[in-house]
Amino acid sequence: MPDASLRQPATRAHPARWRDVLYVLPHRDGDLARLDELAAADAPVVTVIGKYNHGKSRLLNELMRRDAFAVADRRQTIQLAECRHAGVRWLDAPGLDADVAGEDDRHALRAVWLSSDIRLFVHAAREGELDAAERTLLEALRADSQRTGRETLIVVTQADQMEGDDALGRVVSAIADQVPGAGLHVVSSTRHRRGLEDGKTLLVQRSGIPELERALTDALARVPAARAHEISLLLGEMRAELGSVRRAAAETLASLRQQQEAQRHAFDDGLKALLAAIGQDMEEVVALPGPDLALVADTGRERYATTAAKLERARIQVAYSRACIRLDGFLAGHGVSGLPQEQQTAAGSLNTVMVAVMGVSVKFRADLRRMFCEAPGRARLQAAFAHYFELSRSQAALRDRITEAAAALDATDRALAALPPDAAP
Ligand SMILES: Nc1nc2c(ncn2[C@@H]2O[C@H](COP(=O)(O)OP(=O)(O)O)[C@@H](O)[C@H]2O)c(=O)[nH]1
Ligand SMILES: [Mg+2]
Repeated sequence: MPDASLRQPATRAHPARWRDVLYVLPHRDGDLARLDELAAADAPVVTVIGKYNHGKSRLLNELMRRDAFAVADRRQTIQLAECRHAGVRWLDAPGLDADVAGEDDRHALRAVWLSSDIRLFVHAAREGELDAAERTLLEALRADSQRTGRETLIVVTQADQMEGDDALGRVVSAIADQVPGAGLHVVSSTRHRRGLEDGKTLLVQRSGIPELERALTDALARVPAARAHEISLLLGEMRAELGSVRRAAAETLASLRQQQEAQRHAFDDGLKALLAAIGQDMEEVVALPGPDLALVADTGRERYATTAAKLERARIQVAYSRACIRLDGFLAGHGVSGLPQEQQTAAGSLNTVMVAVMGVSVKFRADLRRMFCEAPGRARLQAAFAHYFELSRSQAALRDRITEAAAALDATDRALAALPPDAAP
């Protein structure tokens, strides 16, 4: 048996019914498929599992008292075969072997994991101890039994093939040591058949089949309770899982929204403070009495001379540049740099938020006063920069994450609504 075959097979849950649940919990596909089985199941399902040629098909035939399943020395059972008898659905699964392609194994495991209420794990006495693959499979079955309440009976078959009771006893106790705590059923299908055909009650008794049948009857009586347990277990597990997924999604969404609000506040408050500071500094620059000397044009004679007008233009320019540098630094610190794509022009150097908001014209004293020292001017700058803050790549990315988180939360709510109430799968 290849290790991969021990995993739960790729069973398909009913896609329409479970779409919303599968979207959030894709790994629960097998559990949802099992719920579909439980919803549709009527008679209890007994299946055999074990390696090829260990006597699985023949054992089922003895239990059903009819030769429903093909018995052969070669690999006979290719697909899952089914037979209804005595109010039970009996499933004959292909043998599990490492040297055969995986398709049969998948059928076998599908039967075991998905359809069966009771598993008969079959191992032929002549093979001696369980091999590693069988032990791994039994371990998985035992874990599943503890979780879902589905039982596995371990059946050592072909007891008649052992030379004497001593040899059989040694093999059985060796196997018992390998699976401590599990009861073993030692049977011989050929003895059972011969005993029935010849009317030899003792032989029938010694075949071990009647004892196995008693254990099976007891296990069958526990199936309704086990099914009810399994349904509420699966639904409960998924509801709990969806609950924690939902909590995580809600937390993520809340924290992203908080982040968004905090960033917008930090931007608004920081910009307001910065504009106020720039405005205060600018008061001194623009507060000179008299006309704006910068507006006085230089005469031809003054081209190379230092004039009052030139000095004033330089002073205004330095103050304006300093204000721009402070603003640009602030914007960069809040992730506002380039213009949004649709607003960009071919002139790369003009594609900045600073140019878009402040313009490219030369500024004079009256411009600086209007822009920085008066409330409407500052409010215009505040609003214009806030506009580009919202358009910035980092804010857009944050909005995308919020949209995603909200969608994840919605999906979880839909999944929770799609899970039936506890009792009905
Ligand atoms: N001697 C003996 N042979 C058995 C017994 N059970 C099955 N066989 C034989 O073992 C071979 C494989 O049996 P089968 O039920 O087809 O094995 P499967 O591949 O596990 O389904 C067949 O030749 C059976 O007749 C048994 O209890 N005693
Ligand atoms: Mg078979």
